[in-house]
Amino acid sequence: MIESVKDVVVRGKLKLIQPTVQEALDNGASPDDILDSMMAAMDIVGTKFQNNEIYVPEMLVAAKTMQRGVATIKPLLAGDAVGKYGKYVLGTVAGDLHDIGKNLVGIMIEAAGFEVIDLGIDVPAEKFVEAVKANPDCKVVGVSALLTTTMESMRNTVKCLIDAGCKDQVKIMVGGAPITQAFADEIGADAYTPDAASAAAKAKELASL
Ligand code: B1M
Repeated sequence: MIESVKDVVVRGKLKLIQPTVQEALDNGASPDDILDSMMAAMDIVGTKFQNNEIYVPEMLVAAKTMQRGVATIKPLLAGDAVGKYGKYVLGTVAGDLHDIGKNLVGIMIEAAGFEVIDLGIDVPAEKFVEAVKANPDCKVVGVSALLTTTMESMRNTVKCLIDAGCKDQVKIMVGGAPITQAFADEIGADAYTPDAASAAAKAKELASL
């Protein structure tokens, strides 16, 4: 069943993903198992793209398929303490259109008890600053980047937040496939986490400081 979920995402079979996820759930698969299989599918898609076996349109339809799959399991991942830790401003940096990982971070952060303000993709640094300042009860801001080329955009975003004095109010978390702890330290972020689950745990820790 889990293999079918993976296969449907790799092949970008948008119409099949909802019934396939439901079937997997009915057969006892956990939402976490399903999420893992969809993430593994995206790795396969990425490798196929790198090897010129597929192109951007196929990558896009696989992404849409995963997003619909995530929407199917989202109610099962959601927690019940929304807003307990205040607000969490989240976005993908300017120049970067990848949002599946960012959205997963948002789901986990919300389930952990934050009210998430999702600024979306391709977000200019100034918009992060505006959102933080407009929400005094925001204690943590999350910045995502998926491309090596947009790591510089992340550097600029963190710099703008620091220069605007936002560090007096919020802690800055960064993440995304090309990001490392060393890079996070170099650009002055407060925390780096490799995945959505650890992002949620870290956000709670930072909001409680
Ligand atoms: Co693009 N893409 N893409 N892409 N894409 C990658 C990232 C790539 C690795 C593929 C490859 O070549 N193997 C490659 C980047 C290479 C590099 O920079 N080194 C790449 C490229 C090159 C490109 C384009 C340049 C292609 C082109 O046009 N020629 C282009 C760039 C567009 C742009 O952004 N300006 C492009 C476009 C696209 C699509 C739009 C078609 C589509 C995105 C659609 C969408 O997101 N709505 C897409 C996709 C789907 C991918 C792959 C296949 C899958 C990404 C994904 O969703 N993964 C990807 C290959 C891969 O990842 N293996 C690839 C699943 C997701 C759950 O994982 O996003 O890593 P991820 O999130 C993780 C962690 O990173 C972490 O938690 C998440 C899960 O737990 N995380 C955080 C993420 N943000 C975090 C924030 C945190 C903490 C953790 O704290 C705040």
